[in-house]
Order: sequence, then C-alpha cells, then structure tokens
Amino acid sequence: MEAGLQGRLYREPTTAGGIVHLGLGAFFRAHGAIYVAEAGGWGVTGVSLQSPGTRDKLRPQGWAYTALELGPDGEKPQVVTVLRDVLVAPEDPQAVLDVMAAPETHIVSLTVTEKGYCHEPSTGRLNRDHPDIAHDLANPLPRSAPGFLVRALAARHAAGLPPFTVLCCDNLPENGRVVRGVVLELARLIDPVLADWILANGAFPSTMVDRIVPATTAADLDRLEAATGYRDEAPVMHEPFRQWVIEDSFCGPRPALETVGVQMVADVTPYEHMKLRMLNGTHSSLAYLGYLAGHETIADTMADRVFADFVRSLWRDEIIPALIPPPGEDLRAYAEALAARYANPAIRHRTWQIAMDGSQKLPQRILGTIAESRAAGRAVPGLTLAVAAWMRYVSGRDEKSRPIEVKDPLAPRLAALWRDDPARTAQGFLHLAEVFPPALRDDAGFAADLTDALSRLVRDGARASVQGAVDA
Ligand code: CS2
Repeated sequence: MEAGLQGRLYREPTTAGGIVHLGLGAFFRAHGAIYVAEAGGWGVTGVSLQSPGTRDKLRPQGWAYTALELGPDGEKPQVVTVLRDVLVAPEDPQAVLDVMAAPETHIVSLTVTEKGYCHEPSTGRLNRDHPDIAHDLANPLPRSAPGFLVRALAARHAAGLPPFTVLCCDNLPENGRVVRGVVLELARLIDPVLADWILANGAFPSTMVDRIVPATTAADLDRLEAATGYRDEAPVMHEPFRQWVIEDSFCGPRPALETVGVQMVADVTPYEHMKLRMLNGTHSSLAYLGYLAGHETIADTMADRVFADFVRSLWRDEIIPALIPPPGEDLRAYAEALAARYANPAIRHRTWQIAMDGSQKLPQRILGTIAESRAAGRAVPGLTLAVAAWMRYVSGRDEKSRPIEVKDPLAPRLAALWRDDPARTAQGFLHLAEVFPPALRDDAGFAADLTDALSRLVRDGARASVQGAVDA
C-alpha cells in the first residue's frame, strides 16, 4: 500500500478556482483537467449536466481521482487534484449559474459531446425545436449547455462583470465558432442587447483536443486497487498520447497552458481538420465496419489484417489528399502514429462506444472529406463503404440479425429508413437534412456508389466488403 498516494486521494479540496467545466465526463478528467493541474494556480468546478453519479463517487474522495495511463508496456497511475467541487445541474441549476457568474470565474470549458450544443450537425445552426432549447427560452433556469452559457453571461452582464471565455473541447469543426453561433442565436432570442454585449466582449477560442479515453469498467477499478493499494471509485483510463491546440484569443486570464505542452496558435482549423478527419473519421469507419464484423474493440479490429490495411488505405488514398497539413505536421507520420495508437492492446476502446451518436459525428468526420473529394473528382470508395456501414448499423440489426443497442438522438428515425432495397435505403438517408449536405443529397454518383456499397455489405458482410475495398 502506498500511503502517499492514498493521502492524496482522500484530501481536502483545492481552493483555487477560475474554471467551471460543463460535462464532467471521463474525457475532460483524463485530458484538460490534467493540463490545468500541471499548469498550476487554477482549480476547476465540475458540472454534470445530467446525472449525479460522478459527483457521488468523487465527493467522498475530496474530488480527487486517479488517471491511469495505459501504455503498451504497462500502466502508470497519477492522482489528479484539480477539482474543487462538483455540481449536478438538474438538482440545482441556480447554483451552477452562481458559480459561472462569480467574479473569480474566468473560463467556462465544455465537453458535452456533439449533441450537447443543440445545433444542426449539417449547418451548425441552433436547433430551435430542440426540447431543451424550447425550455431554456421560456425559463430562466436552464437545462442545456447553451442555456447555461447564455443565462450566466446575462447574470455577469447585469452585475457589470466581464464575460468569461467559453472554451469548447468537443470534437466539432471550428468548435469555438459553432458554440459562439448557438450562444449568440439563443441570446438574441432572449435579449438582443445581451447578444450585442457578448458579440463585442466575449471570446470563444476554437480548440483541437486529442486523447483516447475508453470508458472505465468495473475490472479497471479492481485492477487499479490491486496495483496501488487504494480504492478509487471514479478513475479514468487513457492512452499515453495527448494533444491540445488552442486558439490564443481569451477575453480574460488563463492558465499558463503553453508551459505544459499545449500548442497556443492563431488558427486551429488545419489541426481540427487533420484530427477530426484522420483520427475520428477512421475511428468511426472502424467502429461501424468492425462492429458488424464482430470485433469488440478498436485494437481487436486493428489486429485483423484486412482492417489494418483498410485504414491505411483510407488515410493514404482518401483522407490525406483532401487535407492541408498544419504547420510542421507530416500527415503520413501522423497516420503511422495513429495506427500504433489504435493497435495499443492495453486500450480496450469498444467499437460500440465510438459508434454512438453517428448522426452527430459523421458530417465533420467523414462527409466533409467525401463531399470535397467528389467535387474535386477524387474517388472515395472506402469512406463510402463506412457510411453504408453506419446505415446498416443504425438499422438496429447486425449481420446475424441480432439486435444492436443503437445510441443516437435520431435512433428511431434512422432505424425506420432501412429498406430491403439498397437504392431506397440510400435515398432515404441522403434526404436526412440534419446529416447530409445538399451537395451529397443531390449527387447521383454518390447515391449510386452508396447503393453499391450497401448491396455488397448485405450480400457479402462487412469483413468481405472491407477486403474487397482493399483489393480494389
Ligand atoms: C472517438 C473519440 O468516441 C469517439 O467517437 O472517436 O472519443 C476519440 O477517441 C477522441 O476524439 C480521441 O481524441
């Protein structure tokens, strides 16, 4: 037993503040929170927007938790003590607004997943029909992340305080611009003067975040306890790699993140495109095709030679040709590093976990590359097969007709689009305006390729279709 570690795990909360984080999932606790802890001088108040589970587990630990690095050659625990408090929004939304509006709060960061911004994935605009947005327009105590941002900024405006910087850490393209757009649109519907004040004084830097963080399992808790001698009810698991690129445009103070490896840059866009299309795009492709082929994790999928060859061909032939590399990045080397990260056998990242919320993820991960490539006359058969695999996956039945537990805000609508006729299935999906841009909806060649890919998937199965794509 290591008394030192245990002493740190069960400790008094930190008193430093400065950051409120909305969406206290495993990703932020394994990524942003660690950078902030290393930079020093700042503390984080975490907010769960849905359930009390994380708060209830962390409270008896004085908000400390273990981040366990899972390397191919072994595990390394680190105790993270940067959280000062955790609030559960549905229990007391006013308490969340109060801490967001407090003078010592300078940054509100977010990891609320793609769907948490209540926007339309294909356009980035606020979805005014979203039930939480309808609620937040009519009530001063919000439910949605945009609602909390707007009502807290309103409280600061009323109190004569400056706005906080809104730091979006979700996998959206130009994520700062997206959250700025939904915040301004919602604010304008509530109070145009407030919207003008946010526009003139607020800051919404875009960021690129990267670290693979598989969901923690009960077995992880026991293994960690056996290794360290203390019981942590809410540890997080992560790979060794990490990257955080932030547009340096804050409207107030910030931690000295550049001293701990965060890249502070003028324009994040090329980094976001590289990461969303090369990492997340292939992650989703492997998730749908791998799941259908019976692979449980990304590492299992990569251990299947056909899939390892397939993902390399996606990078080489379809994704890299459509990218402009960020300054100093070699995209081929980036792809090789990704292949090694995916193959890390210590990371049990389930294909099912990545397959979640595809309707919110596909546009920025895969459809952008497809639309741009087709417009430029480049073929994208592998990514087209991945889109077909998503359609098959969300039908809710796998290749052996067993049910799939599909998690997606559009799940019932998606399942209803599946037909016995692949051409009709493809047409039905392509008319889903939330997901497909008009350029792809109206592209008869794409509809034909998608129909072909669907026919092959149904006839030959996912693995043989992937093999066919590699051999072609
Ligand atoms: C994954 C991401 O679950 C998913 O959709 O693709 O969480 C991925 O692991 C991270 O973005 C890596 O930085």
